[in-house]
Amino acid sequence: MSHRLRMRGRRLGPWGEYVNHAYARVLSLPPLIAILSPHPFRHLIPLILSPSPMSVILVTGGSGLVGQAIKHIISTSPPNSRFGKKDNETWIFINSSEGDLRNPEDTKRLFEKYKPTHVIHLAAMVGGLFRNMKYKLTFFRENTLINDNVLWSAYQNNTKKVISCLSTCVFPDKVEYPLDETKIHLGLPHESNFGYAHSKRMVDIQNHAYKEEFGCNFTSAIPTNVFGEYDNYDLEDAHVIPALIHKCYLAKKNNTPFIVGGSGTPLRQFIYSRDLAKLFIWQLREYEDVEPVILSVGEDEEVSIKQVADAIVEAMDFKGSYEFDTSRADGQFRKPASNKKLLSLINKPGEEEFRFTLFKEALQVSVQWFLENYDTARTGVRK
Ligand code: NAP
Ligand code: GFB
Repeated sequence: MSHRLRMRGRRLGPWGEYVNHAYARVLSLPPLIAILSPHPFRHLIPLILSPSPMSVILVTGGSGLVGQAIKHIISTSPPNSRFGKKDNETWIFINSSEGDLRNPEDTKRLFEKYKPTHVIHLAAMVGGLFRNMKYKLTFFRENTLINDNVLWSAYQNNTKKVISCLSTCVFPDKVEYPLDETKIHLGLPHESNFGYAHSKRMVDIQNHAYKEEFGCNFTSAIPTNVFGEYDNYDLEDAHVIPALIHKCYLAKKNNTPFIVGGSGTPLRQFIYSRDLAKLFIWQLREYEDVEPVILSVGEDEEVSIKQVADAIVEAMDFKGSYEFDTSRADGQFRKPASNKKLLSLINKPGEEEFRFTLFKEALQVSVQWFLENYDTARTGVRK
């Protein structure tokens, strides 16, 4: 719509041109007017003058490790900044108490209730190596049900965009390294977690099928192993970092040996949950492609399980004896993922730069959070 003044259809001559130009300038200057406008209505001016449609962003799995990290970043970053909440956004974080996503009726009801325009789909049955090895069918069935219900409800609700969350364990175990986004379906995943891995791979298949048949904008992220505040510290079900933080804490408290499972030689890449949170927000706002993207630190940041245990011993200031229980499984030896695609997209001139938090720094704050929140954390210990 051209902003031109007319007096009953007659053009206003040279002065008219000047008035038109000034009028257009005023319309394109919401911030200036916002600053001059009386508080508290100031923030409404931009919405009124150039209203971008309201976005309702639903985060499933909002109470978990990654969900809590997104909540933290969105609520603590400057409003309207690259990783902060935008004025036209409403963020909703749900967990299983609001509805069981394995149940199609519950899922449909949640989508009808919140009518999300965008979804970050994190909800899943999740666990470390030992839990995966024990419940392969349950991991496959529960995650397949959850993912199918969420994508189908998103389609029925005309949701504009869904980002689902896979994991680097979806990649084939025997393939040329490094792993990249083109290699997901090039062979079987590692046997220790094939139930979970296949259920997650199916999401990539579903995304492409929804796009081809209905034109849906459903995509996915492939994070590497994640750690941080609000993790699951259950001694048997947890991933390695929260499990070893909990075990080291108990060893120090009870003056018993700190036992690390396996040989300590496997290699892993670890991303801090609050860094991952920023990358999900970036993918939501700035990534438009059905193809998945790996969200991870670089391949050169692989660390051995022994190095992880050493770093936890240091962060916990543990002085007792520390040994390896080689009767426990090592699982996949390594799954080195390339983050080249991410790095080629994330940092653009003029945009707030994204940087990864140093591993030891992130581990220190994660240990501190665990010590300060032991009584309320998910430790699996009856309190
Ligand atoms: P998490 O801490 O275990 O949290 C899982 C979340 O999913 C919780 O909010 C849980 O709600 C919800 N949920 C589970 N089953 C549900 C159901 N049937 N209906 C509704 N909600 C349900 O998991 P996370 O570590 O944050 O993982 C988030 C995503 O990242 C998952 O898709 C996972 O596969 C993926 N991922 C994780 C890692 C990792 O190292 N942690 C690595 C790669 C990918 P309640 O609190 O109510 O149970
Ligand atoms: O984090 P984690 O359970 O998952 O284990 P994966 C990583 C490594 O830590 C293995 C060793 O080599 C374990 O032997 N480890 C040592 C321990 N002590 C412990 C301990 O007390 N607990 C645990 N859990 N590990 C998972 C997949 O594989 O990665 C999941 O099974 C998911 O599906 C997750 O993808 C991200 O990296 O081996």
